[in-house]
Amino acid sequence: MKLYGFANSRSFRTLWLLEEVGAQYELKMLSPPDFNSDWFLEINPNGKVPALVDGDLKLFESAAICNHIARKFPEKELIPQATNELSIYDQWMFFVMSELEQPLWTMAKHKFALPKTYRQPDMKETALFEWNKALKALDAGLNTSYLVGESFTAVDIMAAQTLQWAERFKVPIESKKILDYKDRVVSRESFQQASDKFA
Ligand SMILES: N[C@@H](CCC(=O)N[C@@H](CS)C(=O)NCC(=O)O)C(=O)O
Repeated sequence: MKLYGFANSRSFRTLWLLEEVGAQYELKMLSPPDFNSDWFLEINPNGKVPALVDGDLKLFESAAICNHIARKFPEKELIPQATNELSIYDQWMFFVMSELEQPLWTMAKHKFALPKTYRQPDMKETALFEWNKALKALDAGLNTSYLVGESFTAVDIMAAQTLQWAERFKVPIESKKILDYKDRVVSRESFQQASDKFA
């Protein structure tokens, strides 16, 4: 497998999971001109990281890549097999991507990611309101050690990396339960191994 990434980006999630499963992989860090190059657009027509090539398969979207890796290593039990547990896993995966991450991404886009003419600094207040709503839901729904009961799964990597992103951007997380959860997930050896690769 070959993972295409960039420092301080969503590609860290997928790298973290590759370390967690002990996969053989190659990491290709892009430089800014690569994103819109013909060769990379062939891999990800959206011109973003992460992207993964696994044999003939070209894959983009961090959640899809994490699910692919988790399914590829069934012995690691990082994606549930039983229907109800898998549905809970899906629920949190969609929540991370559409509810938890989006307000952070809105803040980031209007602070630095969008071209200057498209930035609306006032969006920050709205995004913070939405962030706090999402955190409240996470706090209420998190009543076990991990998002799918007592078993660590790939969705915990997605959630913890998003929470870390918030900390890095100094976006508040007041819930001790959520902070303890994030610390529990981040304390895995695979997190440090992935961080060392990205350094
Ligand atoms: N929903 C996508 C988002 C990917 C994304 O926005 N990646 C950013 C880095 S975190 C990127 O490559 N941005 C480059 C660009 O927008 O030109 C995912 O989760 O993989």
